[in-house]
Formats: sequence, C-alpha cells, structure tokens
Amino acid sequence: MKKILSAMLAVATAGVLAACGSGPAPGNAPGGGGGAGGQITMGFSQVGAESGWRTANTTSIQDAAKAADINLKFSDANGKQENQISAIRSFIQQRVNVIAFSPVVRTGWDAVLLEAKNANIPVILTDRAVDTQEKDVYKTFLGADFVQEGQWAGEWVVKEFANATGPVNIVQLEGTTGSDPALERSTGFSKAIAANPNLKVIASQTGDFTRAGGKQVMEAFLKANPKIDLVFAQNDDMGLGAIEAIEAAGKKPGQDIKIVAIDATHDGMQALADGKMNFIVECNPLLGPQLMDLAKKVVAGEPVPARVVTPDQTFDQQQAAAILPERKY
Ligand code: GYE
Repeated sequence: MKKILSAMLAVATAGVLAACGSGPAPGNAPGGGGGAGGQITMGFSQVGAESGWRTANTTSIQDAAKAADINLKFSDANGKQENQISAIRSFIQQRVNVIAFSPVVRTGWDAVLLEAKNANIPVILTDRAVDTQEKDVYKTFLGADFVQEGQWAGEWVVKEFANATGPVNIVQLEGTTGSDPALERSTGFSKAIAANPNLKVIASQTGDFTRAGGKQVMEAFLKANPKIDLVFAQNDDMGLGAIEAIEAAGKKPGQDIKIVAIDATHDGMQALADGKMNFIVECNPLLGPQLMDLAKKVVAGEPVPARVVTPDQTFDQQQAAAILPERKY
C-alpha cells in the first residue's frame, strides 16, 4: 500500500513539475536541436486558405521551413477553431519541439495553451494574437500592427474627403468575426475617421475575409443604400468581391464608389493599378523566415522579444502600378 501511495505521489509530483514548466521536455533540451539528428519539428496550424494573403503566408512558411531545415507538420484548419484546437492537441501528443499557429479568433485558447505549457512545448503566435489571462502560455507573437493598418486606411479617407461639405457614406466589409485583424482594423479605422464628423459608417458587416463574402455583402449594401461613397474592405479579397458587385450594379468602382483595402496582395495591387481601387495598406504575409528564426531560438532556450511587429507600407494607384512587376505575392 505504501509503495502504491509513494508511486502515486511520484506521478503527481511529476505532473506538478511539468505544469510549472520547469524542466525541458524530452527533445526540448536548451541548446539542443530537438528531434532525431538535431532537426527541429514544428507543428503549424494555419487558419485556412480564405484569401490571397493566407496563400502567400502558407507558401512563405513552407519555403522557410525547408530553407531552415525544420521539419514542418502543417495543418489547415479550414477556418474552424475546433480544427485548430485538435491540430494543436495532436502536435502535443506527437511531442513536436515547437508549436506555431495563427489563431482564427482571439478568444477560447486558454485550455489548449495550458496543455502545451504543461507538456513544456513552446508556442509561437504568428500573424494574429489571442486574448488570455494565463501567464507565459506563448513565447512571442510575430505579426503586423493591425490598429495601425486600420488607422492608415482611415487617414487616407480623411484626406480624400477633406473638402466634402455633406455626409460621406462609408460601408465597411469586416474580416472574420472575433478575429484579431477584424477587431483591430475596425478600431484603427474608426479612430482615424472620427477626425471628420462628415465621415459616416452607414453599414458594417462581415465578409469573412473572402472574395465571395465581400461580393455578397456588398450586393446587399448596394440594394439597401442608394448613396455609397466609399468601401473600407478589411482585406483585398473582400475589396475585389465588392468590385464585382459594384460593376454588376452598373457603377464604376474607384470612381462612383471609392475603395480602400488592406493586404496589398498581387490581385489587390492589380485592381489598384487599374484604377478600380483607390488605396491599399500593406500587410506583409511573408512571415516564414522570421518565424523559423524565432522557433530555433525558442527551442534552444534563448530569449526572444515578447512581440515582433512586422513593418508595413501604403500604396496609391501610381505606386501600385510602379511596384507591380516585381511584386512577389
Ligand atoms: O489580412 C486576410 C487574411 O490575419 C493578417 O487574414 C491576416 C488576415 C489578412 O485572411 O487577408
């Protein structure tokens, strides 16, 4: 009986130790490379393939893993949080050396993040942030400043309509509900346009970051609102969908109805150069090389900054036309 009790105690203690994240997990020894032959294995859970941005992001991560000799286990969640959670659980079970993921929404990650922490597997957030009260459940967050992106979009609108004497009717195509970029781009945009009380968001709805979603929502907006002056599309794909809806309604995108978007993917930049959009704020999807660098450091037990912000720029029509031939995504 005594023996059984002390064995149980030993198991319980081991559990507590693991929960404190004190000792390195097998294959996560500081300075070590992880798996067999020192190669690091990364489990990556991607949101899906909703947009041109996402496709470019996936390619960047896959290419960078190869270049960095990291064994990548890539999982596509098809836009569903529950798929991401089960992918992360499976990475934990497989005892990968590091987990990275781009969370589809901001909330609901505490349990699975704690499981990774208790298994002593470091987590890196890429592209999107999470809301959590838990401490030290991820090592770093690599991605753009979405509030800044929304703000730049709004500041352009303020300048463009500086001489408006009456109300300027704006419709907003929001990204995926509850996602970090949708929430923060909305915040940045409304903050910026508050500078001019003539600027009014008369309708705002999610198009889920897809071209089809943007088109469908824009069709409904056009039916319900006889006067729309500007579309703020929280990504290029929804802006491209809006162009289709505007043209189908017999109006000229970029002229009758202006469009400002975010991402600066190839198709978006083409529409901008063609005069069908008016302004695009870039969001750089090429996060792969930085992610692999951070992963190596984290697995080696080296310190990394808690937040790594990727720099962005903005493009008007002339700038888009000039840069298009060498645009990589
Ligand atoms: O803007 C959009 C994609 O999280 C920054 O997600 C990313 C966003 C990007 O679907 O196109």
